[in-house]
Parts: sequence; structure tokens; C-alpha cells
Amino acid sequence: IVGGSFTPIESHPWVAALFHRRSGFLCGGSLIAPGWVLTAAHCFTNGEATQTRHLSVYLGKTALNETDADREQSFTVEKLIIHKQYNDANYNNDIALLKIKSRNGGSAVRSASVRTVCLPPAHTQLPAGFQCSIAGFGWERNLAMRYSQYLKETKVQLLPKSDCTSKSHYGDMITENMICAASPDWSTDSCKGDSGGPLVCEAAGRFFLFGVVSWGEGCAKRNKPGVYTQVTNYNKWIAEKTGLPDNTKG
Ligand code: 4AZ
Repeated sequence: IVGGSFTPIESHPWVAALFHRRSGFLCGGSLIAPGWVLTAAHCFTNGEATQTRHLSVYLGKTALNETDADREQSFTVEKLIIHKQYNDANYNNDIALLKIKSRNGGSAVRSASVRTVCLPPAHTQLPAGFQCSIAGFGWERNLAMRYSQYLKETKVQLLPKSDCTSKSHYGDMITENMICAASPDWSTDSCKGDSGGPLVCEAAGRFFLFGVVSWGEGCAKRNKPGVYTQVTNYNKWIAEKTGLPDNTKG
């Protein structure tokens, strides 16, 4: 996260940190059910990251390279489900699911530092300008070359699609499965390493996962908003793949 502020995991308790045995920190994610983490498909395009035995998932983590046994829960990956129509050329359908299990075979246990985030009702749209938050361990500036040691958060606003698809922004690189968000002064944004993590919007007193951090041209650059996978297009896919009830039809 460029700009924004450091935050304890208790303020974003659905944030997951995904690690690869060899390469270390890989991506963010969001806990959508006690046994399921939603993340980005592009986290797994480096072929070896698709070997689930090399992956681990941490919940309740505020510091990337420190263990806080009282607040953390760790998991292996039982199943990695990458969207079949994920397109590595334009990041369309940049969404994936991880089925997680703890050392003793269990799921995530709810606590102050670990809890699920709601999926928004299918095809609901929030108005342009709506303020949402993003959180992650990604770079704190362009070309930082290192991840943030501590979890950060920031506020961004949903952009009108017509702005995001305008020539000055991203033109036809934006598909119907993408939403754009930025700060009005372009000072704060998601960045490398925030991928897979949550764009969460509060509505009717609840927190809903509206986006998955996907891509952008650089970070916090003028006219180059962060691009997020539009989660409301995938309620059916998520229900199918997880077997969870689709409670999101409104
Ligand atoms: C990346 O490289 C990346 N500003 C993620 C998010 C954004 C840009 C790049 C959005 O993973």
C-alpha cells in the first residue's frame, strides 16, 4: 500500500497472507468462509506456485516476518482453484480460491484477529465515488523492491467505469469483470504484493468484499487507478466451487 497507514490485523481480520515455501511472501487474500480464502489467479502464474504443497496461508498476521502465536493461525492448502477463464494477457477473471486446513485438519477459528468478510449480493453495484478500503503488505512506494513489514490500509474511491475506460486511463484494457478505485489526489493506492487482497466497502453497517487487488500501471500514479476483480460477478462461481450456500442473491 502506497500512502495510508499501518493498521493492526484486528481492523481487517479477514486479511490472509499467502507464502510460498521457497520464494516467501506471495500475495494477499480474504477469508470468505472458515475453510476458504479468495485471492487472485495471477498469484499462481509462476508455474511452481501451483504446487499446493509449497503454499501456506496465515490469518491474524500484522507483521510479515514475525510470528505472533497468540493472534495467528496457519494453514496448508488442500485445494487451489484458479478460474478456468483467467487470461494472463489482460488479467480478465483474475480470481482464485484456496481451500485451507490447519495442522490438525480444522478450519479458521473466529477471534479478534481472524474473521470472515461478507460477499456482496450478486450484481449489486455501489455508486461511483463510494469510499472503500484496501489492506495489504505490498510495496509502500513504486519500485520499493521490498514488501511492507507491517500491514497497511488506505481508503480509495470507486471510479466511474467511463473514467477508467477513457483514453487517459486504461481504455479497452478494462473488462466487465474489473472495477477501478483510486484516491482523488492519486496519492494512495495498492501496489505490488497487495495482489489477491481485499477491497472492502461498508454498507448497511457490514463489510463486503467488492474487489480483489489485481493490477495497475505502477502505483499511485495520476490517471492510473488500481484495478480490482469485480467479486459480484463471481457469486455463482464461488458457490459452485466451494459448495457454500449462495446467500448473496439479495
Ligand atoms: C502488482 O504488481 C500490482 N496499483 C498490484 C496492484 C497495483 C499495481 C501493481 C495497483 O502486483
